[in-house]
Amino acid sequence: MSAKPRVLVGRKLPPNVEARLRQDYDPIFNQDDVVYSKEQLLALSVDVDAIIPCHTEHMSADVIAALPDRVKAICSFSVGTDHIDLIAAKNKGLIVTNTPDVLNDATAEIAMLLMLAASRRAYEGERSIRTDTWADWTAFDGLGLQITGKRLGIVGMGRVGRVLAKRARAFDMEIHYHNRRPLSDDEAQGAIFHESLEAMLPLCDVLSIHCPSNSDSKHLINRETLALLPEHAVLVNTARGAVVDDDALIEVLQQRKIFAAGLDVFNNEPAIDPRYRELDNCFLLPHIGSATRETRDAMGFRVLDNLDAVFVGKVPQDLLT
Ligand code: 8YV
Repeated sequence: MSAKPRVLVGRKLPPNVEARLRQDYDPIFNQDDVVYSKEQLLALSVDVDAIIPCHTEHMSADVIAALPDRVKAICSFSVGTDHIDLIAAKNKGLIVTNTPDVLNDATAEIAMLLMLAASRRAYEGERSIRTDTWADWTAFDGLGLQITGKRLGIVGMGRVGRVLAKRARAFDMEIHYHNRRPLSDDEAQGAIFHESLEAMLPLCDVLSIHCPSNSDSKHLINRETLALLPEHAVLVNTARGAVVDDDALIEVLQQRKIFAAGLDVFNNEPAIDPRYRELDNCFLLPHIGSATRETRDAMGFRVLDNLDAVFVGKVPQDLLT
């Protein structure tokens, strides 16, 4: 029998990461890379020492309660932890870790891409070429929002939000942010703090969401808050779908009460609200914020560093509970 810790790996991970797992652990890989049901997840967890879920594996309170005592740690391949009931994990004495920092650049790139694509109507333009409906050039077709020199509001000025602010400064954007606490001058780099989200929204030409998804942020973007945005505003979401009330956002996009949205994350992925597909003023991506080779490798190695720490009895660098 192997003396190496046995680890259940929720989804297929990058080859370099799986190679290190194979070398240092006794892994159960997900060869077919399909999302396990709750029952499968529990059945596979019977004799493991740790689990590596992605955001697609829901480690809810009932799953955590049903895990055998042998399971010591949940080391998630994600920075977000909304798929893990942290209170249930803590109560059960489980170690939980995530992968902060390493995906800041990749996610900020996608936020920038969404901001530009939604503002400059990239979807409509692309479609006109692919469907061969680009009939002529006129001085009025494809008019979008120029973002250079405009105001960017950031909700959640954490690691990703701050990288986005840095990128946006290259477009001479004025940065505003709403956060639990004001940043130090060094961190803020001139970004303007708003204690109240409601006070910031009317100032935003672009609003980008970067807060964690939890009970405080659920439907933070709703009918009331959307109504405070200017009509030309663009909303960007690379955080989590749950921060946005779909009914409210779809309504303001349909009624052109804001200019556009760029979304990489949705409620109920991948079975998103089908009404999004009908909206010309919406640029949609399938949750690819961290999807670069460099970042996915770095996320995997961060998981392994955390896991290594657990099994040599050290405090993992990304300890959450
Ligand atoms: C990941 C993410 O791809 O890390 C996160 O929280 O949202 C994504 O960028 C995904 O969660 C992997 O589990």
